[in-house]
Amino acid sequence: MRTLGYILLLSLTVILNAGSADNPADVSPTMPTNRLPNDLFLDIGTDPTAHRRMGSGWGPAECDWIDRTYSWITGMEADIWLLINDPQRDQDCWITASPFPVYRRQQNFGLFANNRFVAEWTCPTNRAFQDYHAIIPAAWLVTGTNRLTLRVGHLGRAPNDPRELALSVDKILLRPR
Ligand SMILES: [Ca+2]
Repeated sequence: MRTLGYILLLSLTVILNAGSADNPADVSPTMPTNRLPNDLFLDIGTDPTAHRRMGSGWGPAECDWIDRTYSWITGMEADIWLLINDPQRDQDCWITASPFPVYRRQQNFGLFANNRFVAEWTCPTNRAFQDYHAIIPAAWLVTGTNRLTLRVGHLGRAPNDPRELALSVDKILLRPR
């Protein structure tokens, strides 16, 4: 009986270890601070090359009182065009963003790669920046330029600002797995 218990425990350990390799939970939802050679990193609002990769749906570069730089998504969706170095591999993707707070309405947004759904998130009710993580499947990627799209749930109107605002995006990082 004791041997059977040991075998069951061993089998369970093997199954759990086998399943953990591709488990998204193994990757921290917090954006890494280090940079690797194959990373694609956009510091939106600071890096001029980031703005060359941003398509429709974005406002201009802005900076807040603690020197955080970002751009607002000012439409229901915003595009980023990326030449991904290794499209044969899945990509970890981190997005640092903050919603425009609208009373009693939580913002949500989705990430699409070449028009295919990747992930969606619900934002906090306040203006807090936080990191959002997803895995972009290699099957969604192509050799050459890829289109990432952020689609938001709603827009809000800020006082003294003629624009409608959805989400301010500070940084985006793609890292092949
Ligand atoms: Ca930034």
